[in-house]
Formats: sequence, C-alpha cells, structure tokens
Amino acid sequence: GSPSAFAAVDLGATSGRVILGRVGPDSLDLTEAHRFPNTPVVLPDGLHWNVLALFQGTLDGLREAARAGGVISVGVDSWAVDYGLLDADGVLLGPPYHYRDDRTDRAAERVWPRVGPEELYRTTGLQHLPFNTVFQLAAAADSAQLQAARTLLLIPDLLIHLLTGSVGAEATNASTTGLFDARTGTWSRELLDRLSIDPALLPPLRRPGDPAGTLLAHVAAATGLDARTPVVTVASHDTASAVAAVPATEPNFAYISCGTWSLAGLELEAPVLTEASRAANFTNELGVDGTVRYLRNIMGMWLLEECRRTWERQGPSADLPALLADAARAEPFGAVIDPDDPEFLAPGDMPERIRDHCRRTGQPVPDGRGAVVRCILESLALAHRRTLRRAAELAGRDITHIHLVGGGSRNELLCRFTADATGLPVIAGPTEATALGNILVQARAAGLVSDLGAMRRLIASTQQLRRYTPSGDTSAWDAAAARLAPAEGNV
Ligand code: LRH
Repeated sequence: GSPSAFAAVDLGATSGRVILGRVGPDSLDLTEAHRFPNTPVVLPDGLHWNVLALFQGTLDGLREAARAGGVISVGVDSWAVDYGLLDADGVLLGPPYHYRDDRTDRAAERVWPRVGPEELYRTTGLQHLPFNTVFQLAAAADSAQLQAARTLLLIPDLLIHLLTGSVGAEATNASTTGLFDARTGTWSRELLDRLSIDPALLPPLRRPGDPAGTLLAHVAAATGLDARTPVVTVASHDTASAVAAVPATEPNFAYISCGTWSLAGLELEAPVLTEASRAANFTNELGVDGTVRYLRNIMGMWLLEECRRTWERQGPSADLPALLADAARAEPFGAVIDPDDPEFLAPGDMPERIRDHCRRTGQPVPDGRGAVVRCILESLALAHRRTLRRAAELAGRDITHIHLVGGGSRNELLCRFTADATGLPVIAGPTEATALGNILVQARAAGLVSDLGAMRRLIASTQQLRRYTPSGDTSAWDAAAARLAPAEGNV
C-alpha cells in the first residue's frame, strides 16, 4: 500500500509549520503543508506569544494535511519552558509569556533562599537559564493570574489541549522546567513543596508514544480530519525531537541542533549531576527512551536573525544568501564575541549590541554587515567547539564526529567553521530534524519503526546529508579562542 502519513505540528520561535511525513519501510518523505509566522506581541505586562495565531496556523496546516490525505495521527512539538495557565473552568488565562520577557531578570533571587543553586542542580540537572519555568513562576508568584490558575500547560501540551481537550505534561519538555527530578524522571514533589507551588498545577506526565486524545468535534470540522484521528505524544520539546532525529549510525557522536538556539552536546544513558557540570552550566534534559540530552544552550542563529530584523527595519532588505556571501569575503577573526553573554538575550538592536561588545573588549569593531555576520558565525563555531570539548570532558567521552541538524545545517559557512574550529568532521542535516523526530515517534507508535536506532538509520538512508571535512589546522581557531577567554582557559 501507499506509505502512511503523519502530521507534525512544529512550532518554532520565528515560524510554525505543519509538515506531513510519509513513512514506508525504506522511505521517508516530508512535505511542508503549511508555514506561518510566529510574531511575538508586546502588551502592557510584557512580551507574549500569540498563541491564538499559533493555534489558527495549526488548524490551517492540519486542513492542508487533511487535503493531502491519509493522516494516521498528529504530533505537536515546540520550544521549551513556556506555558499557558488554565482557570478552574479550564479556560486559558491570557497569552503565555515569551521566555525573552525581562520579568525573570531578578527572579532567581526569589528561588535561592528556598532552594540553592547547588541543590536545584542536584535534583533537576538543569542548566541555569533565567527563563526556566521555575524562575518564571517565581516572577509571577504574586500575580492574580497565577493565583487563579489551576492547570499549567507547556506550549505543546496547551496546543494539544486546544485540539483535543486532554490535559497532560509531556516528559521531555517537563524536564526543562526546573521542577522535574532528573534522577527519577518525575515531577519533584520536594521542590514543589519548598517553592510553594501547588502540585495540582502540574498535570500527570505523558511519555513519547503515549496517546494524547482525539480531535474535538469543532477541530475535526475546521480541519476536515476525522474526529477519531489520534494525537500522539511525541518528544514535544523540539530539541528532544531533533536529537531523536540525529542520523547517527556510529557511536561517539556529538550533536548540534542549530536553529534560533544552538543546542550542543552528547546523548548519555545517565545524567551528570556533579558540581563541575553545574559550574560549566550543562543541562541534563530528557530524551526519548530515557536517554539524557547532556548539552548546553548557545545563543545560536538568534544573533543573526535579530541582526536581520534590525537591518530590515533600516532599509533595503538584507537577504540571507547575500549576507552570507559578504561574510565569506569578510576579514577572518576581526573580532570574536561570547554569544552567551546575557546582553544578547532580549530582542532589540543586535548589530549595535555586538559592536558595543567588541568595543568594550578592546577589539576591532566590525563595520559593515558582512563583518558582523562573520563575527557571529566564527563566534558560534568557537562556542560549539568549547561546549563540545567541555561536554566530552565532563561526561568522560570521546567525540569522533559531529552531527549538525536543523535550519543552521543549511548555513555552509557555519558548518565549515564548526568543522575547522573543532578539527572534527561535521555531518550536516537533516534540516527538518525536529519534524522528522516528531513524525518518527508517531510512526513508531503506529508500529512502523522498531526503535531509536531504526529511526536514525531510516533518516540516514533517506535524507540528504552533507559532510564537511576539517581543514586539519586549528591554529587560527586556537588563537581566536585564547583571545576570547584567556582567563577562563576556556578553549
Ligand atoms: C529550542 C528550545 C531550547 C530551549 C529554548 C527555550 O527551540 O526549545 O531547547 O532551551 O528553546
């Protein structure tokens, strides 16, 4: 018969899409049914996600998928940490906050007196990021909205709720909240108690592959899908889906899931909860089948996306291919920055912040767009290098090759820089790793794929990948790394 179709709803920081995946024994084809912008909105109380527009885009996409035919199930993934709140009637209490909203700037100070950073890490194994759910809840502690809330739903779980009416918390995404015990794989009752968070706010956990309900009648009517169409729990944290889709066929691989963020690290069987790991700010997020995603968030293509947003407002549009061509011609190693500097987190004039950073660190200030883009890409490659080297040390592993997946895998300059800086081969692709992970977890639930290894082999044998061989001489990169952080020995 014809291959079975699965619809992946994949919500990213800049766009949402519905992707249809057709899975056969030796075939795996993706088509984009619908793509829609994700444009955050500033309201008097801060920066929000327009979740209603995301829901509408999802319905539009599912309608396209239904038209294409043969949809067996639907899965939803998105970025982590953010949530919507429901009241006692199950009604959504306003639009979710965006993790880049600055209300969390000082929120950690409300948490530390109750649970210190060392203890929080020993339980959750989570990298300290100011916007982790635990800090967002601390920032909102006195709000009328949180007091009225009875249920907290992470973004994919919220979309699933709007599609099906069901309530649950998907585990890979729950592992990013700072309220989840990395050792037991469950919500941490102890942390909730100590932080005075009502445990009833957090729904029961669902695992990738579990059923998550069927479509509400009005959703079926709006999309043309059968009301019995199951929504299947996937690895709803987009990074977990992307890592599941890393086309690794050999051991000792590292991965970089490169989109708005670069998530660089290793797949492990058990968390690393040591003090050294905490000091290096590595995270232990949950992957499919109980694997641990041992990685670090690197600011990623956000720096470039946000530069482009500024430049587009300033005049003649700067399309990406032209910018990358300019960057390729620009002077190498003019200036390098630490992409993870918190000053780059919020939206706003990114080119100016980068120039400022260079000025303050006594480096040549990149002039011209090509120079700024080159600075970003070289700095990201250096961040990839120090992150993977540190991950290997902390986990006691060797790395022989790097899989770079996600939108960034299309960026040839970034792939080449990453190979040259690390001295390791980079296998780039697939671009749509997150959607592929979403689709293959559904296919597995339908009995079409046996396990994680088989998922990865199917991707490796069907998707277009590109290999970047390192130049073999890392000396220029060594020098740039030393220039960036001589004091920390952070090379
Ligand atoms: C990437 C991502 C990342 C999180 C961030 C909030 O999209 O999910 O893994 O840390 O968004």
